Amino acid sequence: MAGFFISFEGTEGAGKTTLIQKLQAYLSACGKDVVLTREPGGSGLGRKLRAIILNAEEKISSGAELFLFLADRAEHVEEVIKPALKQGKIVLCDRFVDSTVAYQGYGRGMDKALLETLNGVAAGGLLPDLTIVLDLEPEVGLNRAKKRNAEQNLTVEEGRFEAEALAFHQKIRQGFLELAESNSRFLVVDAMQDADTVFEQVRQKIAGMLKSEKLR
Ligand code: Z5A
Repeated sequence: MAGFFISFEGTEGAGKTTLIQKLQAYLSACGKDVVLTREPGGSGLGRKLRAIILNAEEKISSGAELFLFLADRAEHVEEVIKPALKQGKIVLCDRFVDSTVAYQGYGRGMDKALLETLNGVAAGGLLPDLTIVLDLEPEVGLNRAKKRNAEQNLTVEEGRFEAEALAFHQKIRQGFLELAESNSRFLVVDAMQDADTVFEQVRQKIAGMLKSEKLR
């Protein structure tokens, strides 16, 4: 498949949105056709699912939560990601299959091998060409997200995961680091650094790929 697929992972408030916006500006300035998307909520159906999945008021079992994320992914891949890649675009996706292994596997304790299999079904076998993990102490990220919500007057209607104990978020961080250790498609970046430094490190990686024509 033509195009290039980059996913962004990390614990809450790690700076994914901030980084993705900077990368979009950079890649567009390089003349690339860029698509920004996210999970959950990257498709029409996904936006409805997102409202259900992340609403902390709605009680949902771990099993139901998992299948909602997978349904969101199946639709997102078919409707948005695969068509964009076929057109040769660069897809920047805020969270993808690794979030399922980290949150539902490491966080909720579900079987990781089974999750890999289900991810394969939902994503039709599609994996990112590059996955950036923004790594930081979960407490710092949660505080950043709280500060952002207060500054931008955002009402938190999507608090299912924010409501989890710090220990849960620490398991997620560990999960991403273990996934990254075992697979060369990952780049782990220290997200305690300022946003410009984080961007520059990722930009250099992508610029290298542009040069080597891994990224058309
Ligand atoms: N989930 C799951 O369980 N299973 C799955 O399969 C999938 C997802 C796909 C979706 O959350 C939730 O779904 C997620 C996992 C679960 N839950 N959690 N936690 P989401 O998409 O709504 O939210 P999020 O992914 O956690 O991200 P976020 O809160 O939107 O944060 P962010 O995008 O990573 O960070 P940001 O908005 O760019 O930055 C936060 C603030 O920090 C902001 O004010 C920035 O200006 C500031 N910032 C950014 N970078 C820096 C640096 N470097 N230094 C200082 N300040 C910074």
